[in-house]
Amino acid sequence: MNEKPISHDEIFNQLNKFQAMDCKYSDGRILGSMCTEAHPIAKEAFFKFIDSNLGDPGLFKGTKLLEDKVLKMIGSFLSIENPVGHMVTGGTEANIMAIRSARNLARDNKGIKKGELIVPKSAHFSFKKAADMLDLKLIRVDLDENYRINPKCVEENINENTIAIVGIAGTTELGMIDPIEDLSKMAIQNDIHLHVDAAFGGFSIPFLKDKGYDLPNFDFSLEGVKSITVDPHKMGLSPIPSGGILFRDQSYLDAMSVDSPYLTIKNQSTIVGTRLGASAAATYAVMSYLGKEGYANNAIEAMEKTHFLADNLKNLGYELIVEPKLNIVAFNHPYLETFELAQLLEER
Ligand code: EBR
Repeated sequence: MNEKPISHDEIFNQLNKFQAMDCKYSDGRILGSMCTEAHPIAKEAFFKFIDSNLGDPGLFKGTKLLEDKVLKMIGSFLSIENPVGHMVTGGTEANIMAIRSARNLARDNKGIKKGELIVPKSAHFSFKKAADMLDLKLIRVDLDENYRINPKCVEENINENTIAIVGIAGTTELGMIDPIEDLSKMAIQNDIHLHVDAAFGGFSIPFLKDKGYDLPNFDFSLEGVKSITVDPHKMGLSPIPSGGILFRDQSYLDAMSVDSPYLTIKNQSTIVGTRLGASAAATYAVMSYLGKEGYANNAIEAMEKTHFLADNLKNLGYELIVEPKLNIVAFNHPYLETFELAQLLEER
């Protein structure tokens, strides 16, 4: 590190050079990202709340109210009036929190010592991290011909150590939506936590459904669903890091809360301690600004572009892996290996 201070201008000269090495969402060269450039109003609100710490919400009461409001707003399109949860860093942390809560409840209520977690083979790798951190056996079950979890395989794998089942609403690679309704029935029958990872789909499926798209139900209207991951920093147009974890009621947070003696609150259930308040402010700003109508328009526009891309790829002789359900297109090149194609695209 430099001994003597460096001037503001010099520092920003340096920063500009580093930033010039980055890809920009606006340059059209980022092909496989679920994140986007944040909405201008979200950036403005983010910067305004940059010093706010939700890890000590008694000091930042207004920001805490914003977090609560964001959760309630998200709940309003996930069929729950009073969700309980937090804004977190993203889908990974949200998924880990959901599984931690399920593991603790299974341990406390059923005496399960070495729990098992059932996920589809299409699940995001954050569940591998969750299983590792929480000392769970990860059971990855097969998919059906449409790359959705096969409920039969879930049923076969449920046993007395199962602490949770995970269904995905918008898989990372293909944007598929698992049959959450079937999983919900199974979860109720077997008294097992059902977590839905809608990190990607959470900000589009509900709006597309409202506009008449034929998509399956995946939210809290299904009794078995106990928690949902939904990321404002994916389809929500909020800056990174903006994730969301919603639970059906307070008991799921209580199951993982620890005493927090030096804070203005008595206990804390998040994994992270000191945490950004800016994400809550930014998400509140962009959600209010766009409203449901704005998100619906964005989701529809994304689907129109998806179909445009998919149709033209087909016309050029590419083979789609699956007909897109959400705004993800996956395809095989007529003769190049996928790896080779990826490399050529990267070079371009
Ligand atoms: C990230 C996809 C992605 C790819 C994003 C490239 C940015 C890129 N997906 O530049 C699901 C269904 C996901 C997911 C991430 C996570 C983790 C959870 N569930 O912790 O915010 O597709 O990264 O979310 P994270």
